Amino acid sequence: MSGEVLRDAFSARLVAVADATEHMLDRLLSPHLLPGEKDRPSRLLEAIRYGSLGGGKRLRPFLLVETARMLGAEGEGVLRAACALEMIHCYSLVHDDLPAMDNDDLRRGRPTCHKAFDEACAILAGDALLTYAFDVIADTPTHPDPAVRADLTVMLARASGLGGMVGGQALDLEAESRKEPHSREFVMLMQSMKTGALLLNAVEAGARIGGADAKQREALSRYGAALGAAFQVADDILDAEGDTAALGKRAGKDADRNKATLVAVLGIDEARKRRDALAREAIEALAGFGDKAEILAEAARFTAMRKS
Ligand code: GRG
Repeated sequence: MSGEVLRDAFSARLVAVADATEHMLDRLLSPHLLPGEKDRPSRLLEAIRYGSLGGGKRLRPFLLVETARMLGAEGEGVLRAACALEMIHCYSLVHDDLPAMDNDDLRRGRPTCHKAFDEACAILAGDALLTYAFDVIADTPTHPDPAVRADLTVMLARASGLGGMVGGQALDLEAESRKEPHSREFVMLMQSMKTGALLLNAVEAGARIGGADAKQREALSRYGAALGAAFQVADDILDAEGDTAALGKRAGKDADRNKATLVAVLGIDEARKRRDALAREAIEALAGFGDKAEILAEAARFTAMRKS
């Protein structure tokens, strides 16, 4: 496909997956009770829906769905796995915005969950999204093979928890209070955990569902890791030079707080070069998939060049 046709095809897929994700999340987060549930308290459910519906690029669901699709797997089960991952992402945003963490008022162009509701409600909304994600990923309709469901569940737990996103968030918070400059290695490790782990999980879960062989899995993991790193450098650059209205969250806060970012460590020009090199690395990792990987390759370009 030529550049422009490919960009259009990618945008159409991104919108289609975002719509499908929204519908599936809406269904999963209805007042309808599942076996074993006694009640879905209405204000909590409202806060959960506020924190997860009606916004976001849905990049993680997109990467999971498109990786699986490239390998020939499609359908409702794939979408459930994508929604489980998006629930973890949404919970992390709700908790990250809390006063004890990043203390933000604006997310996805709207008041943050604790501003629209209250702090206790936002904490519980995040908790419930986190636990519900594991309900969704582990439950039968997600995949007919229990071994695949068990793998997906463990992979999601590892990407989200102590040695993944939550651990990365802890490193990030510790770094804020440190006086000495952060090393490049520290920033890269922290970012690969805090934001990289979920993006990598999206690709690796898609590969597991799609039945990728060992060589394909290795290539897709290289793609996911490079894309995840490119995403975070792009985020650092957007924060340094972006505007709050386009981002839908406050820009310029990293420098205000001595945050451990690659812009702080490398300077903006080197950070841009690194972002572009990572996007190229992600695309090169897809070489073995030929034309079938064009949409994923475009996703790497989009991730690096995004404006919000
Ligand atoms: C609180 C446990 C816990 C973890 C928080 C991911 C994270 C860890 C915090 C988010 C803070 C942040 C703004 C990080 C920068 C990268 C990032 C995750 C941006 C938001 O992701 P997008 O751009 O958001 O995919 P949308 O709104 O499109 O879903």
